[in-house]
Amino acid sequence: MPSDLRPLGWDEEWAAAFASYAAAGLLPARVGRVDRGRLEVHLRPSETVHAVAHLEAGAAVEDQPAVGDWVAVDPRSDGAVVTGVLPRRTLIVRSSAGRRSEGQAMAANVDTVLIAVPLEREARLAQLERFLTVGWESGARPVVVLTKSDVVDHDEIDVALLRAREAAPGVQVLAVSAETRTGTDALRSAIGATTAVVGQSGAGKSTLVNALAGAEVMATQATRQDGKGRHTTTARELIPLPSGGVLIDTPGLRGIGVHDASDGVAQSFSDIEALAEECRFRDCTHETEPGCAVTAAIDDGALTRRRLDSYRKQLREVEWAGRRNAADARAAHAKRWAEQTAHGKGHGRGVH
Ligand SMILES: Nc1nc2c(ncn2[C@@H]2O[C@H](COP(=O)(O)OP(=O)(O)OP(=O)(O)O)[C@@H](O)[C@H]2O)c(=O)[nH]1
Ligand SMILES: [Mg+2]
Ligand SMILES: [Zn+2]
Repeated sequence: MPSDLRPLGWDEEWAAAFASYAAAGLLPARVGRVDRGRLEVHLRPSETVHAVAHLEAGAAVEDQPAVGDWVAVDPRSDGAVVTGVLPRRTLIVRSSAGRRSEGQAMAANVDTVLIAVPLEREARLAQLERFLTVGWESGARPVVVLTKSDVVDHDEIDVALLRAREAAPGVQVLAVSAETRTGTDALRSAIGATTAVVGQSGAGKSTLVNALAGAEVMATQATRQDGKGRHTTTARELIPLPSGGVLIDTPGLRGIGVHDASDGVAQSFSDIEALAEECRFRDCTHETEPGCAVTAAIDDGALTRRRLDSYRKQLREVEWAGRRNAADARAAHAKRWAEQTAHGKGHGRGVH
């Protein structure tokens, strides 16, 4: 086993999954950077090489190598050629904002996903709940990090922690200052072997990465006057930590879709789903039905209406995407059928 890959997260299980590639003379590598299709891979921790992907025809967008993927590299050609991607343990997928509900792989094989929320601005809880859904859906463990705790006072931190915990039941929520290093030890013990940082632009993701790495590995930039970020980080990038393990920094996102994340929604809103089990009617819509445990929880303050609305909105988005996918599949089927029919005619089956 190439032992120098261990600090990057390589283990016996990866080696077993790689066996057939190894037998074919290929080398394992971890994707370190993806920038609009341009790939850099780590054949060893401290060094990346440029690579091009030659995958089987018909590979879906989600099958393309993402940061964090373990790939098979052909060392014999000039420059590295990625010929295979090992099955992923987890995958953070971002639904694209476009008309088609195609997912975009943001990072693969992530154990812990840090959702960075800046304390300098009032948190948008519905957006945090979207990041949590995408985090849960990925299979990684989400952790909420309230950043820049040095810019607000203790009372404000306490209020923000309460609000974030309301939006993130069952999730660890930490307040951290990368500036004063308050909370960074707690954060260090919360992260996994592969940890990705996601959030809006200017949330302090790259500053957090630098604090954890103990070096200025990522560029950072002051936010604008209105508190918005400047989209400083433009590519997804994997940073090996001196103590072992890796971080993945990602570009800031304006928003995030939850289109294909029905399991994620269920995990994100496990509190509401558990309450719904107690409703008198199986098909309770939690509107005006008698014996509704969800509205009862709102009445006694255990659940906010805001959170129920957020849950409904995410459910609608997932449902809508499901219908659109089905429609897309029908259209593709009809097109193939039409093409085949035209093809048949072209070969003169005598139907002119
Ligand atoms: N006071 C204070 N400022 C911070 C802290 N963390 C980050 N900042 C500042 O917030 C601004 C944005 O930080 P970045 O790390 O570039 O933010 P980002 O999330 O990586 O932004 P994008 O790359 O655009 O997505 C910079 O001016 C940082 O210095 C902190 O703990 N305290
Ligand atoms: Mg950044
Ligand atoms: Zn109900």
